[in-house]
Amino acid sequence: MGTPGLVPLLLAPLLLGPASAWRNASQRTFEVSYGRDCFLKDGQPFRYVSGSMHYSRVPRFYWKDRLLKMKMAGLNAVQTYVPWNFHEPRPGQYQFSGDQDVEHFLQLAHEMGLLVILRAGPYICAEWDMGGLPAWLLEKETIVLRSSDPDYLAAVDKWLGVLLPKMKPLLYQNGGPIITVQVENEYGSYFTCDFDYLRFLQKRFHYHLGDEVLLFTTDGAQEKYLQCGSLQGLYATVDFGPGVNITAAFLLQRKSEPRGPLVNSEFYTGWLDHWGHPHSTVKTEAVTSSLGDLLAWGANVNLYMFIGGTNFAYWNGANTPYAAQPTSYDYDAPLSEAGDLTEKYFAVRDIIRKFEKVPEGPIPPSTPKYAYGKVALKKLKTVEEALDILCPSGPIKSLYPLTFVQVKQYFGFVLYRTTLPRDCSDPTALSAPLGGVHDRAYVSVDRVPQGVLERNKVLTLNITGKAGATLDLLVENMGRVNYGRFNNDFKGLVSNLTLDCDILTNWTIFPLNTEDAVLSHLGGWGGHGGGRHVGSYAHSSSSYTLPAFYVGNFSIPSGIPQLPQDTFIQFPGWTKVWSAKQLLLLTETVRSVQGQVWINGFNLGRYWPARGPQVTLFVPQHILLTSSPNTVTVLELERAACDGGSLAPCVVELVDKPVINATLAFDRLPAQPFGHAAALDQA
Ligand code: 6GJ
Repeated sequence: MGTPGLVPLLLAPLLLGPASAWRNASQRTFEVSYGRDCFLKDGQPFRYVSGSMHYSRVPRFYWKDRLLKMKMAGLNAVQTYVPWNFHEPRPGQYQFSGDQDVEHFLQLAHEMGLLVILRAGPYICAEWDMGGLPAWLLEKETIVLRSSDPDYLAAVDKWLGVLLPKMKPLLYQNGGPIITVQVENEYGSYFTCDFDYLRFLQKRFHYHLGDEVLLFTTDGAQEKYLQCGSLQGLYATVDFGPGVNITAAFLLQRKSEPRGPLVNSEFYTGWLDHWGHPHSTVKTEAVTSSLGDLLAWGANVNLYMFIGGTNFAYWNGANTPYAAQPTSYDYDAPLSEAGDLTEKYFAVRDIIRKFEKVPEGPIPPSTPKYAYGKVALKKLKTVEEALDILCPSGPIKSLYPLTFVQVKQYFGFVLYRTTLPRDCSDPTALSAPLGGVHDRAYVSVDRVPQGVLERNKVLTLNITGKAGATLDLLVENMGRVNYGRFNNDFKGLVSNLTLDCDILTNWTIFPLNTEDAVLSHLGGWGGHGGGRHVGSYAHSSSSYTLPAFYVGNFSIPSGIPQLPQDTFIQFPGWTKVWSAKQLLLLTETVRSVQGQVWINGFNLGRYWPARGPQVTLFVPQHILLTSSPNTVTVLELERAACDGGSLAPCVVELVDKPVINATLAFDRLPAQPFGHAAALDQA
């Protein structure tokens, strides 16, 4: 029999299992091993294969479904952003429930056995309005965002003091799923290059999260980016997509991190879209080939995006030269916007399977979609007729126009009203000489539509009207720039308008609360505009119709227990979706419709089928009612099919297949899609 004392020692590891198994929660660790060039989880080498999912772009109803699909693809981690403006829409007003319940999202990931890479901001980019920064920061018009500007830092400090204490219990070290926390986002790409700012963030993150947390940065794989984006004590990672030379990219990371794990924090599985540009796609083969190389390197990889989801409501961002992103953030990702399993999903899963254990068992299937069919709409009220409901607190008077932020309106629409200072019986130029329409203005004179002014595209418009006539401009915020130096993207009439050469003054400004108004059904039918068939004011020679709300109801068919199911909404007849061949012969401007759509008060997002590439909007099933009719509310801004004059039916249609790649050559934008490199161009 061997020496008694020796036996227990020899047997101990077998009895206790691997070292990590017998560490209790207080001994859970996640750290960098500089000696072994890897992460260590509970002292064991660990490589993450992660996917990006933004909880702010997927309804809470579907979080578990998407996370499980990610788990079944062989991912061991999920990466997500925290959009500050999603949680603090007004200063000091916080929202962390329902679709904003980030803690619940992180708990679900934990339950799925997924670790979390938390990109806590305060800036996140992400094709999200103002890169996640709240627009109310711009109330100090000279604020220098993403810098050690004291007003900016004060607001950031207060926000971090709310967010980070919520995150601390969810850190891996404390028994939660969060293994690493990103500070800022690609800071090296921003002009301020302010190390006092980064050091401030580093101190505050550690103050709230403790010294054990693993903080990191992410920057494009170029030396100039890493110079300003990385900081001693923050682990520097890089991002790059398929086809990039991996050796060169990681050599750049090694300039900042000579030892430690190789990390690609954004391996692009697809790409972003802009209204009026072709839908971006990345070939599956390109993704799987590069992914295989990355995993063979032993690198840690996050697939950006694994599911893109949707920019519901007004949450989309924009790039410069100004180009807003659409409602769909499908990103040509392995999981579609609606969470469907694509061929890219299975191809990626097959690659991961070569390197990591992929769970066996059933994968949650793509959710069934249902075509509820056409829904007849009727005109409810024009915006002008509904001003009492849209602007219950009444307008603001100002000699010159005020911006959205100045009237404390952050999203959607503001109506700017003045009177014509003289007779314009001949067409007279209404202009925004300094490009001050941010972003589109729907112009009418005495309720006669005149046309649309558009940022960077249409800076002047001929109008007609008598002296003293009411000049209305309904100005739409199409989404704030989310990348680059023009991130401080003020909205509304941000500089004066002229009529011929005279500056227009004496404005009456109506901030419009569309969300509450839609929930109240615009005060219902009746009133002097309600229920009347469309067309009473839409006799403008320009074929435009006045911005107006249209409403219709539909019921979920009874006797089908599987309903409600997801669906997609489109606007047949509201515009011509031309084939590429037809476009070549295009002689007239394509009829364009553009607006916002709600179902049961849920703001599904913007539609602009004539610009494309998106034609349908995703409708998640959980907003639909089976016990009573569902209400569709449309705010059509340009040309409603329901204008009485056209033959087109006044309907929207609920279909079972998405169309997000129907770009028309309507726009004369530069051919190449906007990458971030373009962000240094003019605003
Ligand atoms: C990232 O910048 C950003 O961190 N990004 C992209 N970068 C490509 C840069 C090429 C010049 S594409 C979309 C993503 C997100 O904006 C992410 O938030």
